[in-house]
Amino acid sequence: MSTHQAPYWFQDAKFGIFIHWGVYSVPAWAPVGKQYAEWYWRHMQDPGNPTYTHHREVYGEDFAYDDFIPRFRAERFDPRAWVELFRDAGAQYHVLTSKHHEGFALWDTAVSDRNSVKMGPGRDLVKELFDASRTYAPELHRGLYFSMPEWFNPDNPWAGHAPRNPYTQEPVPYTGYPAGKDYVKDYQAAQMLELIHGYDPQLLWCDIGGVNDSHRVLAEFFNHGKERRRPMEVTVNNRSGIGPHDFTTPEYTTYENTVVAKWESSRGLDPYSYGYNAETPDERYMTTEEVVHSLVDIVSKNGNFLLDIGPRADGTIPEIMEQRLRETGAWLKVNGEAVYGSTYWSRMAQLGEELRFTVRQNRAFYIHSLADPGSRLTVEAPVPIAAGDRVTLLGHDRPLNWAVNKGALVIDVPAAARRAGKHVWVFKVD
Ligand code: FUL
Repeated sequence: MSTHQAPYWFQDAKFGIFIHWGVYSVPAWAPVGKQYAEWYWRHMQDPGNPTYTHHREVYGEDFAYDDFIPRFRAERFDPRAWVELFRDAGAQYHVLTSKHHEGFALWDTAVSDRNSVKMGPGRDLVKELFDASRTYAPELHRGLYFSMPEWFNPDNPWAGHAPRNPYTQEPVPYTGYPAGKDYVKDYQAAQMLELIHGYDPQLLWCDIGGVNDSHRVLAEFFNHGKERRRPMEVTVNNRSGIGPHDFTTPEYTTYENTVVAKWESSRGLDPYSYGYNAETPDERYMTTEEVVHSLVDIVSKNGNFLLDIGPRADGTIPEIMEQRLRETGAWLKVNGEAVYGSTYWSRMAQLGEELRFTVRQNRAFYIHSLADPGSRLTVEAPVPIAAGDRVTLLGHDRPLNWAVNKGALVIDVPAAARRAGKHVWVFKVD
């Protein structure tokens, strides 16, 4: 277990789409830019939290969180459109919340009725997404997020108590869940194994840790990957509750410098939420330029970028999110060779000039300019370049004039080349 490493496909993938979708997508509410909307249930329990007041005003004191379940209908969910969008965005993998802290499973789990087949949508959302992905975007890798604990599970409440009405403190049902189980053995591990054997994820994105049987479950995950007719290398993050992991997961942040052990940074397009927050105005979402800058910055330090979207309860993806994904895909179409399959260089950045570097071993060296390069780009870092090498700007075919002057590489950037670039200008040395 402890010698397992992130597989090559994951090292090379660089860009994935995270999807937070569940019962919390119904209220879709949080103070904008301050709290995660997928934490609605937890926040509504706390009298000091704006969600507590919001819930009372909009739904009333007798409306339990689980009363949102019938309103989670996924009636416009089009899995084919989703996976085609992810592919067009240039993503190489997707990671769907199979079950978040609210404990509502998006697949046909046998160990509880608290799932999207028995209630709400009446559909196996994990299966539909995975089937569409295999059929319409087979080049994508498929992953699942899984919350190890559940806030209000009566057999092991992470919040310290089974569900209660936050205004009266009266107990309320934990819909569909038959209490009296061994939480880890009969439920958590059982569900993880259902996902592993029934859906064949290539990546498991466990969350929170805590009590677990992860040594056994993950060993089975790794072995299952190898024993398939077409063996596949699988990978797991660092939140399963045990030491061994393939990659670390900074959240709404990135590492400042190159980290050689594999890592993946995630965040929402939303200023501070993974789940859909209907309150967030369009202008608060990340711009495409910010997405591309983040991607390049992360990749130059050996990370992957797992960019999150929050679909609506009906299964539609908000237009602003779709637009950001499509524009990122347009940039990657031109510049992807400097991203996918690249590795970090000994110097991740030349700050000040806002330059980042990536390498494709024995093939090419890339200089990413996060700012408009102007008519002349000066690179002080000791770029590996020799007489006879060619310098081009991706998206503009003609070779550019260059010279090394007192150890600095100076590239002439004619106006036409400059205009060919956008968000991040990528210079290739080969
Ligand atoms: C966190 C969760 O609590 C957030 O809601 C989100 O799922 C994030 C990716 O992980 O730990």
